[in-house]
Parts: sequence; C-alpha cells; structure tokens
Amino acid sequence: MQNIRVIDSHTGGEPTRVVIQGFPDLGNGPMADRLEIFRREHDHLRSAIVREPRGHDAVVGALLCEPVDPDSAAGVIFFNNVGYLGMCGHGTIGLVKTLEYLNRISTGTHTIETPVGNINAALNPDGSVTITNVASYRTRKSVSVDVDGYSTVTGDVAYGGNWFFLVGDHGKAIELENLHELTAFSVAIRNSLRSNNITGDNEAEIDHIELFSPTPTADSRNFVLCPGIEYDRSPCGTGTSAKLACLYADSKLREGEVWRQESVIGSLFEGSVAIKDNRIIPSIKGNAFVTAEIELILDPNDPFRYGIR
Ligand code: PYC
Repeated sequence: MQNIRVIDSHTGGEPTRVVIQGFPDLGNGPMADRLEIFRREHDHLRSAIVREPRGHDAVVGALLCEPVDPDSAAGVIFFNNVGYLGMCGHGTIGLVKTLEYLNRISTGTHTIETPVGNINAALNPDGSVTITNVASYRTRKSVSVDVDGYSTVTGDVAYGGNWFFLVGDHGKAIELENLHELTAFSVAIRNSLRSNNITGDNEAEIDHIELFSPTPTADSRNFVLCPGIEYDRSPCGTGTSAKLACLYADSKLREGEVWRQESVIGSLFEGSVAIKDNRIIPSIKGNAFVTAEIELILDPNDPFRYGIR
C-alpha cells in the first residue's frame, strides 16, 4: 500500500488538494527542477491524487515542498488533471489556509517558492489571504482569430503566472446555466489559437481562456477555462492578474486601485497592482476554507490506483 496524506480546501468554490505527506523525495533544487522530476518520474501520482476515482477534474493539486531558502514558509508545485501549472492563485490562497490549519504559519506575510518564482502571501487578521503575484503583462492586444463554428473572436494575450486569452466581446451570458456553451466556445477559441500559432512567450501554449461580462455586483464577472477543460469556480488568481495587467496597460486601472472580479459562481477576488521596476505586480485577495483531511490509499491490487486516465 502507498499512503498519501492530503488536506482539501476550496477558494471561492475552486478546490485545492495540498499533499502534506507520503510523496517521493524530489531533492533540494528549485521548484522548477523539482517539477521536472515530478513530471518525469511520478506523473502517475499526479493523476492518482487529483483524478477520479479519488478526485475529480476540477481539483488542483499542490505538492507541499521544503523550500530552498529556510526563510520561506514553503515551496509548492501545482498540478491538475492534465499536467502542471506554473502558478496558481486560488491554490496559493488554499495553501496558506492549509498551513494555518497545520499551525505552520500565523498572521503575517510569508514567502512561497513556486516553479515560476517566489511570491509573497499574507494571512490577514480577518482570515482572508492576499497574494502578491509574479510580474504580469500583456504581450498582444486585440488579436482576432476565426473560431471554428463561431465568428471571429478578438482578445488579448496576457501572462499572470499562466498564459491567458482574454475576451470581452463574445455575446455569451456568463451564467452557471450556460456552462456547457461557455466551455464549448472557450475550447473552440483555444483550438483556433493553437492552429493559428498564437502563443505566449517562447511559444508557450495559451491554455487558459477567460471570458468577461459586466455584472451589477462587481467590476466584472468571468468564466475561465482551465487546461483540462474544467472551469474555474473562483475568479482565477492568475487570470485576474492577467486582467489587471491589461487594465493597467489600457489606463483603465491606476496603481493601488481595487478591482473586484467575480467568478461564474459569484465568488469574489479583490485585485490591485503595484508598479515595481517598471513591472506590473498584481495582488489578489480572497478567502479559502479547509474542507477535509484525508489519507489516500493506493492499493497495488486496484487497477485504477493511479486514477482514470
Ligand atoms: O487561481 O490561478 C488560479 C488558477 C489557475 C487554474 C485554476 N485556478
């Protein structure tokens, strides 16, 4: 038997499963190196942890690691049903609440090491968490692409820790009842970006699609398609960071001004940007709640012990 201990939480409805014990040693290198070892040697455990029958496609895994720098609170590697994430905003908020639950941190600001760089996360006195993300930026504005089965769609390419295509003008209702259509439309956009070679820096795949609409209850409402064809129940920390970078570039948001981003299920993040060395550094504030503490059991006789793949 192989036993893996995890703590589950949700951030604005989006689940995070933090692995706290029982995972093979990945060495002492930077998180980017450990991610490669994880991918190369233990990818079967990724699907065992997040996919059915133990998990489901929306679960984001977060492997808790010893940090390289002893002054950091933790290192983390994020993963999902189809692969790995450079950074994950809702997952970092969930991780911070998990570390608090484990009595490993208290109120204050903590450094978290991720594969795309170190970020700061503050556990606030009211229990909310504010993450200060990696530098975010837009690389292309108003890119038009012909989407199979739909008409031409225009959007921006931006980075917020992951790559996003952000679309404001789409004519779709961003409502839970419309999930099927929002998903099909976003998948079609993603396929068109792929076939037209529209990428992020260094030909990185744009694997997140973000649709926006006005809402009476916040500054904007979004639907975010994640790489494994699941939607983000939260407003998406990296997606909100990409949005903030676009707003700032368009002079629609000033440094320090608060942007309230609502998700398709109605959960909320508050975001703002600071400018440091000419780079846009987004901060995202949200809430997470621990929901379970579980021991996963991988029985060698179970044909689906590594998940349904
Ligand atoms: O919050 O950054 C995020 C995120 C990425 C994918 C799912 N959530």
